[in-house]
Amino acid sequence: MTPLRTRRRTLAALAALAAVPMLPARIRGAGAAAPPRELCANGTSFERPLAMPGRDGFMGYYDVREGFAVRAAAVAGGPMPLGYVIDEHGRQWRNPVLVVPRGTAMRVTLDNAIDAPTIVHWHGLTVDSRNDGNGFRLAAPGAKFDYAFPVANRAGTYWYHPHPHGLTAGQAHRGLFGVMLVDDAEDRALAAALGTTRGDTDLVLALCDRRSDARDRYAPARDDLVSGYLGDEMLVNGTSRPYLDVGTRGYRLRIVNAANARTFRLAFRGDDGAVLPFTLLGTDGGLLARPLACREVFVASAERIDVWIDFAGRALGDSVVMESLAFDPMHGERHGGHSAPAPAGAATPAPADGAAAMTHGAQAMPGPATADQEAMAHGSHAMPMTAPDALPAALGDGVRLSLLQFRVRRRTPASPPPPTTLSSLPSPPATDGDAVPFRLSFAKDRWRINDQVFDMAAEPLVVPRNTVQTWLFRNYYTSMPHPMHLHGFGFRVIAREQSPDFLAPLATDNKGRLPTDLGVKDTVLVWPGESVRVAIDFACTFPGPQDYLLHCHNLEHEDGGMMMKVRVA
Ligand SMILES: [Cu+2]
Repeated sequence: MTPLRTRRRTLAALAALAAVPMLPARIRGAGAAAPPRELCANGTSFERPLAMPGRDGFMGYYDVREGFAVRAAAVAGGPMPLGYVIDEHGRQWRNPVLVVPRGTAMRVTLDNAIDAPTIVHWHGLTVDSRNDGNGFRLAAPGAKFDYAFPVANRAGTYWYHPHPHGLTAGQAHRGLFGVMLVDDAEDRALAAALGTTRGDTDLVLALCDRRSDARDRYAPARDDLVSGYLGDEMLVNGTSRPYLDVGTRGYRLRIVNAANARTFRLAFRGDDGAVLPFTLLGTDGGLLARPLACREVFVASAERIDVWIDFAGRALGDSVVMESLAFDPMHGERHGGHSAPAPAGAATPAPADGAAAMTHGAQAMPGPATADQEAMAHGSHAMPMTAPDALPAALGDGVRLSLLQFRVRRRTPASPPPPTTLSSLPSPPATDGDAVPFRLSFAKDRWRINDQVFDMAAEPLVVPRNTVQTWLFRNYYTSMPHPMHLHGFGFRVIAREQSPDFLAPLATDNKGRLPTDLGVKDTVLVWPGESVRVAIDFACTFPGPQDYLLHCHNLEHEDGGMMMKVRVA
């Protein structure tokens, strides 16, 4: 039996068991389609005040003005066993929220005080290969690594995390990650218009999950390496089941999915059970041109969203819960039932080696079908919906989750709505030449890009500098969702094709683009069966060839080699 089949059965069995009373309340509440309201909506399940970034301490705001030193180290007394630590003038920050004005010449010394090689990747920033933290250079235990680069990106919610190949997932899971806010004139104008204050009405929310029976350990089983490491305990800013007291005004939330593998379908729900509207202000690489009214957005690993939620009109005592709505995670997806038939001409040409197309009913995907894929495709039809011998340690991807309760506790003056223009975001650039295809597949127990597993010594994909290319990510039907991340370059989503049916109501245009596709992206979720076209401007001012990485940001997939070297030359 392949791991994916095992996973599929486990998830199906978990779903089937969700209403059984003997299950622990937390698992029952989060996993059921219609959970008891007191468990999933309001009331007793939110027990701890949300850890709020402050002047220092855990996730404290650190104003980057000049050089600083950060230590990757074991930390005691924190929510996670590892952290990034800054000690300065008797004050300490752990996993600081770095606040960086655009244009800052950033100088950072990473001090590796953990017992394994590491390096920091500045996720979303446009820097040269040496400063990217891509893992081609590492800091050995006890060693230091010096970075020096200008922060050229537009304002946005970026983040930083380890990138030593093969060790990334474990280090990130044990606590090595932090958020970086780049600031510029447009963003300051928005803050003034919204009347927001950082740390009070402009909040950072970093989401991740942990296993409640092994919070400090990272011990993936074989299944976890295929599906991704999921926890049963959701943390927001390191806090489990958190609440936050708010006033009757609008709040700006910069939400970072720092989970290894979990996708969130984020929404806000009021006491009456209704899903509330909110406004999308920005995505990975900063503000949208215009605010967009939404009711839900998918946020995959490493993606960020910038949202505005208004509690005006709520009565004191009301609460609003930030949730992840239930969704079909499409793990080990086995046929095209979610997807429209492939339109003529939409497919990339099949390989010239005559490999058989993989066929599922009336639909065909190009590329060789492997024994593994065939097993995934057809074997799981027969999986019985029986209970596993023991409860899985993790809650499956796609189960409904309550993440954070906002408690309306004080009456405050109402705040103005977001202005109709947020930023001078240009339209996606026109591209040159044919689309460059990237097939996402599973074979011989490994996730692959264009049938290859990452090899540090392999010839890179070479992109001529200062060209604008279309890249086409094509995910097999027999696959799972992959959040694809490119280092060094923001990109724009041009179109989604053959998307799962459940995305159709969320599309903003006839190109199938979702709300989060309208801004600058560095990570894009590609669902099984789906093709996503993105436009990438490889403008590069750094001298000489620059090596970057394209990879899946499901960290287990990344560590397993779902990664490719890209050389801009
Ligand atoms: Cu993946």
